[in-house]
Amino acid sequence: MKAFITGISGQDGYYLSKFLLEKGYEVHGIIRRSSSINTSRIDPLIAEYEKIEKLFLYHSDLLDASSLSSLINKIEPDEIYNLAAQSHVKVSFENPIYTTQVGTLGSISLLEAIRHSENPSKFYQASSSEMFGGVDNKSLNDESIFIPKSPYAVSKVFAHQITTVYRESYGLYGVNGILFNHESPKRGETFVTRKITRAVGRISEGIQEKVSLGNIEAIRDWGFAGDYVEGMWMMMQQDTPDDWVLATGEAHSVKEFLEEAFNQVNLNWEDYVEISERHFRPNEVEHLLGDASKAKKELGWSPKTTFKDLVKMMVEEDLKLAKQEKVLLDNQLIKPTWENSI
Ligand code: NAP
Ligand code: G4F
Repeated sequence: MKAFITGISGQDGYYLSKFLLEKGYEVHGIIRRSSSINTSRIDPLIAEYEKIEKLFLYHSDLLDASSLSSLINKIEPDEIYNLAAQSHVKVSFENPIYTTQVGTLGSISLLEAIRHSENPSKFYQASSSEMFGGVDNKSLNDESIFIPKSPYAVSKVFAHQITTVYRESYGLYGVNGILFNHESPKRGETFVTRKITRAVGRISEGIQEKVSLGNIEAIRDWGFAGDYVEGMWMMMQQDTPDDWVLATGEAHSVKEFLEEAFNQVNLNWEDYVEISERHFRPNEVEHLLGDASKAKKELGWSPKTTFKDLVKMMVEEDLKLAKQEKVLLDNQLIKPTWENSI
């Protein structure tokens, strides 16, 4: 089996490619050309699988439809996972046009390439719980209405709907995985959970004093990314394509995440957190809680990692990183740039 993954260098790209490679898939992924190397998450996979011709990387971009189409024609993948996005909600208010271009053109370019191909690949679209807008504390499923509250969420609604339109109009195998927040030690460091666990590690090592946050009353349904990529794959193995929600069904506030993370190192979060206006968004998604009962019933998927285990896993990894950073700092090999983290 051959898979083609956009966003392979991101958090989910790492876990999904690892999962598929371990299943024996040949994995093809696109990375963006960058002035500095941007494959740090997947470097261990590159080391293990590139030389045995199981993992193949190409320079491309979701905005380059021609490059995507020629890669798909050349590779003829069985499954395409569209994970790439400008995925930071607050940044989408700062770069709304770029976020929209990537979110919308990427999905339709891939769908068009599939539609014109002689052997149409199955298509997975990374849809998001952000599309729901989180206006009340109801549990959300694939029939809940979308009330997007950011340029990011609007672009995700487009990609979601166009996948449905291609499925219904052309009979393509296109699925939307509506995933609630999922985190890991590979999570980008500007998302709130990782920002907190990175800070916990550094504060515990005495190399950071405070962490600056925004709306800590916000509530999310946080799961582990490693569990969620298995659900993505399961969606692609069904007889009939559809949309499924992946979530834990448990909601926690950012405050609760702080409490759990600082408890791991026996510190009181209130001594280390400062609230800054610059981390608030022009429009906030206050409450997200997912109902994954359809995925449980039809895919046999359920999350394996609890909230407590997720926080523990992330703090443990970030304690190790902070210890390494302390050695580098003590030897004046790096400077502490993290206090100004966005
Ligand atoms: P992530 O860590 O931010 O990774 C995003 C990936 O997209 C990176 O590989 C990035 O490349 C790539 N990318 C960005 N712009 C691109 C472009 N123009 N062309 C090609 N590649 C581009 O995100 P994630 O957490 O893994 O999430 C994966 C997908 O699921 C995203 O679409 C996200 O919106 C969606 N999603 C995530 C969650 C969540 O909680 N994690 C929940 C629901 C939906 P660089 O490494 O070069 O930046
Ligand atoms: O960690 P966040 O930035 O994630 P957010 O906005 O929920 O988006 C993530 O999950 C979505 C799924 O629902 C994905 F589609 C999306 O790609 C991304 O992966 O923020 C979580 C909450 C927000 O309410 C935010 O306002 O934490 C609040 N928050 C408080 N202080 C902060 C901060 N968020 C960030 N990033 N940084 C802060 O300092």
